[in-house]
Amino acid sequence: MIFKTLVILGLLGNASAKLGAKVENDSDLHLDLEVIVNGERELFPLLPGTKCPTGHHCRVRNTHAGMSAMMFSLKDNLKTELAATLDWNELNTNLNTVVASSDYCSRRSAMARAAGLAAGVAVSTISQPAYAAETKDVKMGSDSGQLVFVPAKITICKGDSVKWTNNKGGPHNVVFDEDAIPAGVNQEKISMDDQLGEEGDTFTMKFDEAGEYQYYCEPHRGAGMGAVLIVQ
Ligand code: CU1
Repeated sequence: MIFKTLVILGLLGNASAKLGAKVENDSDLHLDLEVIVNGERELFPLLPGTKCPTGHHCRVRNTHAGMSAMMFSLKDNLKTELAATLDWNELNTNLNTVVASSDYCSRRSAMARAAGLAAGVAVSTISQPAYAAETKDVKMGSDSGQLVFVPAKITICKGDSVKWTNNKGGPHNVVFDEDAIPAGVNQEKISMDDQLGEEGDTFTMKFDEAGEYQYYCEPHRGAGMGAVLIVQ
């Protein structure tokens, strides 16, 4: 059972490696219709762009969108306890999202859900954004000592965190502009009360509300030390 799980995760890993490739729209899909003839499974090529007839199984022929083919081979080969308990529809939906979505955050959370399903984790658990969460780093003060945040603009997904590190030219802090954060977000809760005096000191905050957040460093606001955080 553990071995099979690893096999699936390995395939998911391959799938994620292909994410860089742009997926064309459905009309570019080339399907082979699966038909049982005298007890043998045969494949009949459909014209490009033809949808799989209702009630039939089709295999996707082109390689970059081979998810459905992968699903079939997984189902065929996994006659195990894991296969029996897996929510295949949910997994398939998530894998399709991984392939079809152009949005990084949607792809990442679908990947996480698919990997969680394959590993036997309950859907209710893996739907939590925290499962796929990342932490992105922002330097306070450039390496040459300029009074800036580096980078000055970052984008994260809902549920991700940002870790600010006091780099050069401190003390610094992180104060959000209450007029330039999403409505309903508590400005005091996400801002620092004090300042980071020592180089290497850090401040980490998690963001669960989508939108644009502008923030600044209080001691160096006059010098223009401000930055933007986008939460998708
Ligand atoms: Cu500063």
